[in-house]
Amino acid sequence: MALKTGASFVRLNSLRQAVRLLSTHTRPEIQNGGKQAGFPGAKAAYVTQMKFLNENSYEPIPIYRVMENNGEIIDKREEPNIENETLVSMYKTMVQLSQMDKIMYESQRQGRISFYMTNYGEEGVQLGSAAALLPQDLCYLQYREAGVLLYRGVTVTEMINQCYGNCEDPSKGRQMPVHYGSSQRNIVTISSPLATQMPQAVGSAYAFKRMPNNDRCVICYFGEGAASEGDAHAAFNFAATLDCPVILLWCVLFSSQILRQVRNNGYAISTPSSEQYRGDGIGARGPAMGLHTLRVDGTDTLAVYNAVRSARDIAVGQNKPVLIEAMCYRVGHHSTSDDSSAYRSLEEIDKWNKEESPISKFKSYLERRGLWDDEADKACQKEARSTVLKTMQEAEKKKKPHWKEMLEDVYYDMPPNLQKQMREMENHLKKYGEHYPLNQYQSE
Ligand SMILES: Cc1ncc(C[n+]2csc(CCOP(=O)(O)OP(=O)(O)O)c2C)c(N)n1
Ligand SMILES: [Mg+2]
Repeated sequence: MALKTGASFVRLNSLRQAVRLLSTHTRPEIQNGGKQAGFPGAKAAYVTQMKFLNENSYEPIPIYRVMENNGEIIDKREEPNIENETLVSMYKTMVQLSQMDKIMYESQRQGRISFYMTNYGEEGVQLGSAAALLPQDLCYLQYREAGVLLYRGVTVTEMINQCYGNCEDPSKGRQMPVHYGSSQRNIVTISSPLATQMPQAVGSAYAFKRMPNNDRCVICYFGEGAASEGDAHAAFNFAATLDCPVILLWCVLFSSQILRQVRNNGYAISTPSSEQYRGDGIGARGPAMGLHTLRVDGTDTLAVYNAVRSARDIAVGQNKPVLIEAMCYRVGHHSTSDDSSAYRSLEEIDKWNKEESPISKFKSYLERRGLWDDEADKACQKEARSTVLKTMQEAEKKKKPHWKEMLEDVYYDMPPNLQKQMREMENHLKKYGEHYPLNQYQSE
């Protein structure tokens, strides 16, 4: 499908290009007849005027958007060519996601599961990006991207089984809730330590690049908090330096096909973005590190769709890494272990929830196109809610995995120390089994 988009990605490969961005009155006088110095580390002009650059030396990266808050398209040329059926399916997934979040959050509060994380406010980033990818693309998620899983076909049942850690949970109860994964849907299982997925994603992209006739890209989601981790910087740099065919020929072999999508939702638990970094956000790191970069309004599903579609073209078509910074707001608490009223005002949350809701904006767009109305919405909300409630009740009745599972699957051959623990546990349960709820667990 041809995509009409004017989204322009920024790439600054050298200081020379950066200097061009400075306004005329601050531009130092170029020496040496304009000839570039040929240092291995910088091809740049000589000047005699000393000037330190800082975050105010550049204009902030603008935020690309397609829709007004009322769903009206701002520039018709930017309206993506998405089939009606796909648009409705994207919206229905948003509704399913928000109903799942509501009920699963409550289920943790009632002590039925140990932990949960909601996705409120980030539905536009999740559904816009998921719809722009192809099924063969490999996804590395952080943890707040449940909509991506749903859109790619992971069922509510699979996700709720994972949260309940029952015998149908593919991770057999050994992961925290919301740490989903699905090899069938090309989604790598989520890791708790922040930024784990970032160098891994670059490595996968590198492997794809080396395959003949590759048509896959990797998308790596991460929060602005994760972007403060050392691994994030290593990942940025490997993605860029292993993919610079214009400068170093041998690098063609090493270039990677990757989209990295940072979800800048304003907070890393209780740390606001203002305390997380200086300068112009995560996006500003992209051009500085040689990545095609775009900042997008993450509450505008169509803008995210265009951004990721174009980025996919760059990644697969040109073997270039791309950084997209999707601006949004984490409307919910960080997780069920957090109470965000301790560090932000209710007015702040309310503003983002009411005026900037990605779901409302997208719904308005569908209504304008005559694809949706209040009646359809009511029915959809009702069905989504009953799917979650029914699935939750079924998940609760399923047995827990056999206790031996907690020691298995770590090593291919179980080492002697674990074998010893297994025998001790077996003997212990033979003696004291009546004191444990073994009937709730699978037996051999
Ligand atoms: C290496 C590491 N340090 C700290 C944590 C604890 N932790 C979990 S989530 C989180 C905040 C991450 O914020 P961000 O990346 O912005 O994602 P968000 O929760 O906003 O979606 C922190 C500090 C962790 N999981 N791993
Ligand atoms: Mg965040």
